[in-house]
Amino acid sequence: MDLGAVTKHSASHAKPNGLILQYGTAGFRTKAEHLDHVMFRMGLLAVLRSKQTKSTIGVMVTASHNPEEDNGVKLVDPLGEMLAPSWEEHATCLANAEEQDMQRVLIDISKKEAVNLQQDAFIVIGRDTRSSSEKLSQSVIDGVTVLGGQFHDYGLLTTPQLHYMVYCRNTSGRYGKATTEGYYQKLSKAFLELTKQASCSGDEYRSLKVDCANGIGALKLREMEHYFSQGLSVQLFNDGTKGKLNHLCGADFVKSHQKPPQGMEMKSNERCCSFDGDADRIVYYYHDAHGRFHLVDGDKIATLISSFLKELLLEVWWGDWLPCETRLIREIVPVYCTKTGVKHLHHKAQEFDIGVYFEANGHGTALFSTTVEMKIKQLAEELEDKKRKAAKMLESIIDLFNQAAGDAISDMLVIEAILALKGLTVQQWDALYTDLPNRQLKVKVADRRVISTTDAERQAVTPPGLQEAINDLVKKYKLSRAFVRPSGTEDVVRIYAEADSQESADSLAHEVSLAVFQLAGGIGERPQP
Ligand code: G16
Repeated sequence: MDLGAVTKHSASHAKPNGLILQYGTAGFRTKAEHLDHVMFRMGLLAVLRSKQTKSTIGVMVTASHNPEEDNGVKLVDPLGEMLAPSWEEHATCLANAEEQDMQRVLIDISKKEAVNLQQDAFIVIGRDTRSSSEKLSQSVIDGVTVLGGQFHDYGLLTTPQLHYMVYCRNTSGRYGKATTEGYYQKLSKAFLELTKQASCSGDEYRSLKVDCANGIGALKLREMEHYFSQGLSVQLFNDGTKGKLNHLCGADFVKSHQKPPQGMEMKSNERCCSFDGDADRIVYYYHDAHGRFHLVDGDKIATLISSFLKELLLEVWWGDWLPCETRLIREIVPVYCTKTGVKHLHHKAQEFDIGVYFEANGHGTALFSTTVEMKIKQLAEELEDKKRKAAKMLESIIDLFNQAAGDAISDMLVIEAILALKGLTVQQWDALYTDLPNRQLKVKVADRRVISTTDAERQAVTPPGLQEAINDLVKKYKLSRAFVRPSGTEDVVRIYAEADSQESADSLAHEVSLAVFQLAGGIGERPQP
């Protein structure tokens, strides 16, 4: 490791005085102008991680749903998953090191993680469409090259596409070809295989309106659409030609404001969806005949997907070879909660033969163990008639999911295929169950770390008195619940409340936000009803 070169180059990527950042829910995120040093240093760290794992590591430059002025970076581990927690700590340590301590921190990490410095390193880099992203990804490249790492810069990619590339490269192409072309072909082939089985193939199932949040999703969907257009035609809105990234549009806006994005022309009962800024989340929605807006969020996506998988599994049911937890699918699909962050959900889902995970905000996917994949392939050859058809459909749907990360494009194609196969309208899908009215709010506090939580972020442990205050407020409303937690991507505290009516949910959310403001050091204007 040429530490002299690191010191020399590091000086041209200087850390702003006094700036402390943390590797959060999805990497580092803050105002783009504060991130040059972090990018350089994550280039260095990616090289160490690559040497240690003897694998390709990914670096994605994006701040996803955050405003255009922000940016961020996250590292992608060998199987396309989020960075391991111990390395998140190294990332925070390295990002916050003073210039004179950089060499020591790099040596410490290398020793702790037994990194063989003679090992080759290979890094792949992707970026979103933010105006700051190109320059920042160049700083990542500087970090990679200064430590002697090789790299491939994919340029503009959705976040899940970069996860996919990493996964492909580290499985010697078994998962797919590590090119955008390879990604388009793999997903489109699986989608067309699936949908050719659909008896409902009227126009209603063949077209979809997509709000692309003025982000990378628009570019990539445009590139891809001709691969699957035989089965689905997409009409793109907020495609980045005029509007601002994530501004009054995109999945995060639609989910948190529970209203349609600006710029989308919605007719009643028409199926529409929104991606977020880096296309790793998706939510669906429609206007009913009375002009009322209905959101079909990640929870309903998870329900649609798991019930469809359950039906297919029951069709091809093959006896006792599956571990008992999967056998439970006969009766019920077991449900687990984790802390916010797909990294937590992904790891939980990996514990099962088939794991479907989604956050309510539309971030999620389904994972299949190698044993399940192999068994299904075998059954698709051996079985006959209806059973064979179901096994073939499972085979295709496994290929259609991005098993490295939640992916708006892949999820959209999965959902569209299921709706067409089952002949479900968006209203029928929405009617699978009824959500309680709910409201999400954000509160600004001086230091959001004063709030700590337990029980998958459903109980506040600190500051003292906050959970008691929430409990008292919840008692005032029927069928109510409320949770608070610090955001891992924005400098805010998030409030969630639900109750038997929208008025009650709104009022509970407001009262809880006042409690947070008072007890957790709110700043700025007091929350208004
Ligand atoms: C990231 C994470 C998600 C998380 C979201 C919001 O998504 O990957 O798991 O739900 O941030 O986190 P928080 O509510 O803590 O700010 P994205 O799409 O922004 O990368």
